[in-house]
Amino acid sequence: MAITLIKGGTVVSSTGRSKQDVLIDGQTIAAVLDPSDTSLAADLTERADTVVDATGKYVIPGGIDAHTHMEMPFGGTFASDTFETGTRAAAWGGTTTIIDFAVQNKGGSVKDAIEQWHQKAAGECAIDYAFHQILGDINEQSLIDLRSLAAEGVTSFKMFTAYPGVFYSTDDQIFRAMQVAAEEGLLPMMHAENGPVIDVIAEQLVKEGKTSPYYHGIARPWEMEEEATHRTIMLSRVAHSPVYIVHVTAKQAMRQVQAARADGHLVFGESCPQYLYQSLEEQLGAPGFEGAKYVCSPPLRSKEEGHQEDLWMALRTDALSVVATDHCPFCMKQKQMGANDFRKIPNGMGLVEHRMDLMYQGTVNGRISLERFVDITSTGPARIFGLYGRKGVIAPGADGDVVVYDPNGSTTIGINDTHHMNLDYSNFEGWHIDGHVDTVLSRGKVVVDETGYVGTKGDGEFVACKPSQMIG
Ligand code: DUC
Ligand code: ZN
Ligand code: ZN
Repeated sequence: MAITLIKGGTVVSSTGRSKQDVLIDGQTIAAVLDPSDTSLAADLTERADTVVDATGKYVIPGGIDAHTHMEMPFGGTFASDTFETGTRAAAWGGTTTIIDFAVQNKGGSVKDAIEQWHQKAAGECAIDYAFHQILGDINEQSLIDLRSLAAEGVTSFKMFTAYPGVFYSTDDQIFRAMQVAAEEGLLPMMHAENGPVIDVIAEQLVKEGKTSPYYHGIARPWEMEEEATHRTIMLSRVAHSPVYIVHVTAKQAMRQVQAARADGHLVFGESCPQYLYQSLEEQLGAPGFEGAKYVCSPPLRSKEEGHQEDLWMALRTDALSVVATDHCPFCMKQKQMGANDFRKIPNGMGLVEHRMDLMYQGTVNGRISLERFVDITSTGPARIFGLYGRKGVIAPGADGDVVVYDPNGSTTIGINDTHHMNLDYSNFEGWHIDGHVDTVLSRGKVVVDETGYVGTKGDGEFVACKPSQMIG
């Protein structure tokens, strides 16, 4: 087995930081060592097959992006990143595990969805991957199938109060699925927006000739996110189930999560970098059809209303626990499907590659500590989705998923097509980061170094999730 030594760096965990060397034996972390024992360090340096010099750099657990949609069928087309291109881009950006959503469509079965997702991902991935289940059709059979989900290594599932006619579920369907979750120790995830009301507003706007991408945001007011967040938290309380609210964008929705947590209910909230940095006015309201690049749901929120400030504070105080991406990219040609009607623009943005950099920038900007950065990008999602121990931590026995991050480096996103996602524009074109992903190891193998991507398609394997380590 090859021995890798990462030496000279500062290991950062969710609870602290210190100068330590990391010894990886094959695919697994064997030891985390005090570098002041110079004779041991010299001996290991001599014996190691690969030595990564991390002097002056941070050594952090590989990122876990708990919300991606590779090749997702959506809006009459497919998300443009395959498992191959999307996971390679993720590796470039310091993410070493994704949790993607296996989609059960109307009329489809849960079992088939998982099978299909295995077929799409197997042998294609640059990094490890796990699955959540999307329940797009909650019926007697899917409720039965939920009960065998955990045996497949899938312990969380997403439901929607948005997208009527597509993924939408009624309150009673959601409630019944949450009851099953409570019995089986599964974690329900909610896309919380009031879809039926949004559809009415959207139709009225289009009738008034308001068809540009900006109106996608106007059609989906924060009130409809707050309402659905509150409603689904209440459903989960009555069902005695925890709940994880995906992509929280509005400060009012965040406060629903915060209040429920303060009240002793097991609720988790996730946000995404776009909601922390971008806005309705600046990106969605960009001139011409440019705003289509930023059409995602829930939408970017008004800067003036102060959502960004409050979301950052919520991440700092653990009112929100995770930053994922909702990576669901569509090329410009696909976005053009909605050139005359924002309702037909496929929803989604591409940023699986940039999440770690964008969140690291939060430490530079004084928004979050380095430890919190590690928590919300890696350790937190690992614990919530039952991967902790193997993922999300640098400790003996954990997978050798490690990122060497250079705080003295710099990164300019997207310029001259330098990103690696299968996307013909960048959602963060030209944004500057005061740091750089230097080296990425996936299960002990260096997959990104100073020369670029050096991994191989198929390096990544399916990882079974255990029941959430936050439920108990
Ligand atoms: N939101 C998006 O923007 N894209 C994929 C699905 C979703 O909920
Ligand atoms: Zn969603
Ligand atoms: Zn999503």
